[in-house]
Amino acid sequence: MFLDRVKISIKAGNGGNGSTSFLRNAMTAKGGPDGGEGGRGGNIIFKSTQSMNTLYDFRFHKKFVAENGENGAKKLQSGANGKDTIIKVPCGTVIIDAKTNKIIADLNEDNMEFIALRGGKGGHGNAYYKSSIKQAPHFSQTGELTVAHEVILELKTIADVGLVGFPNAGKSTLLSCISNANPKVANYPFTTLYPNLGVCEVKGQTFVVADIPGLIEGASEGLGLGHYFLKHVERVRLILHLVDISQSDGRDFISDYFTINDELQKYNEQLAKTPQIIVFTKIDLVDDAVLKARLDKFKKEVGDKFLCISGATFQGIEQLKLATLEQLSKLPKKPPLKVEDYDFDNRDYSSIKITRDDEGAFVVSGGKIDNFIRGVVLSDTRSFAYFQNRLQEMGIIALLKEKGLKNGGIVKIKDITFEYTE
Ligand SMILES: Nc1nc2c(ncn2[C@@H]2O[C@H](COP(=O)(O)OP(=O)(O)OP(=O)(O)O)[C@@H](O)[C@H]2O)c(=O)[nH]1
Ligand SMILES: [Mg+2]
Repeated sequence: MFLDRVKISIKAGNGGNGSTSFLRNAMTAKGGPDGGEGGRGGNIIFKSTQSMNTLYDFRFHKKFVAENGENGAKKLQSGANGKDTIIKVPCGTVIIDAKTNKIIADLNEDNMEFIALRGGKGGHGNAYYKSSIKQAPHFSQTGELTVAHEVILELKTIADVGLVGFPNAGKSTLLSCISNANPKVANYPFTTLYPNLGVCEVKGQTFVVADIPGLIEGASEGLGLGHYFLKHVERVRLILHLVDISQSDGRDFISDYFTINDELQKYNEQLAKTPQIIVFTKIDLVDDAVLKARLDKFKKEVGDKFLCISGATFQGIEQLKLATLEQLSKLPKKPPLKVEDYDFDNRDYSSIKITRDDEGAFVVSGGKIDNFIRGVVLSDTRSFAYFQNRLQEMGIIALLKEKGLKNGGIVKIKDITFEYTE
């Protein structure tokens, strides 16, 4: 089965909590703080591999969560970092942020790695907070919590050469003649229902060929299998445009040629501009005289650059392989898609709500407030000062003031209640 677009959910590991602990043993009655640091959560990493060519593995497995960091422990023991989760995807997989539809990565080569989400930071243990004024801090920091994000994986196959033409033109036959691939071949349209890849070897060099389902007139309006699979030849450097010159399906071969080019144009101008080799197929089915007359007609009406092959007698196949290699040697590799900046951790403060409770205190909730107040320790001046600065920076103080907060007003955020002083 073939699957080339799928939405999955990814979540990096939470950071482990720091520990609050004091050294106690037979020799030490009142030791100092010895709470260790929490471990970092695991990252979510995508890795491309040539050993996959569909996203089928994601059909049922759509949720990926990296391991959480372990909590710190006494005796200054740091918690272990969470294991990264490595998600293998086929070469040519494009990763899109499902919320914004922005392309955030294009794994267009083998063995590329992309860290999509970083694990949450571990919290500090109480040993970290020890200072000359605070010899015995009774608090530690909680680990950073991470949130799940949805991404779309879209496969845009990586191949050097794409085979394009009407159904039955002989695309899969050609692929099986020139490569190691063994695609289904049959005498009816739409035999090929999803792309096939093959590796062709010529003069000690190799190139990858993609065979896709046939196109028909009106594909842009969804006729036949539509344009859907053209994304798998979007990145090729060279198109072999196959035209059945035997007219075995009863159409005119010259109008076939123009129809396909028209469909490419309607799909994407860039694809229409991709260099082509025109390949007339099934020449074994036409008399020499008829073939000559048709080729002369094509030369007169269109041009004289084309090759003729037969997948039955192998006539012209070797020349076609050589011509393809020669053309490819002149064509640069296509660059990866343009990637946009993304910031999954961009906190959503717009959804923060401020209400008043019975005693008139200002209650702040919503948004990502949970993460925001992590590790705030009211009794610790350093931690509390940081918290107030963040409230200021994020515009939450301004929002509170808008709602009527004045000097001496009471603010409640989760378990934290404090008096606001200007
Ligand atoms: N005689 C002869 N028959 C051919 C040649 N090439 C293909 N055929 C036959 O034409 C039919 C269609 O060939 P395919 O290779 O399946 O065509 P396709 O372009 O892949 O077709 P779709 O996958 O349906 O788009 C099959 O019966 C092939 O055996 C050829 O050069 N000579
Ligand atoms: Mg086919």
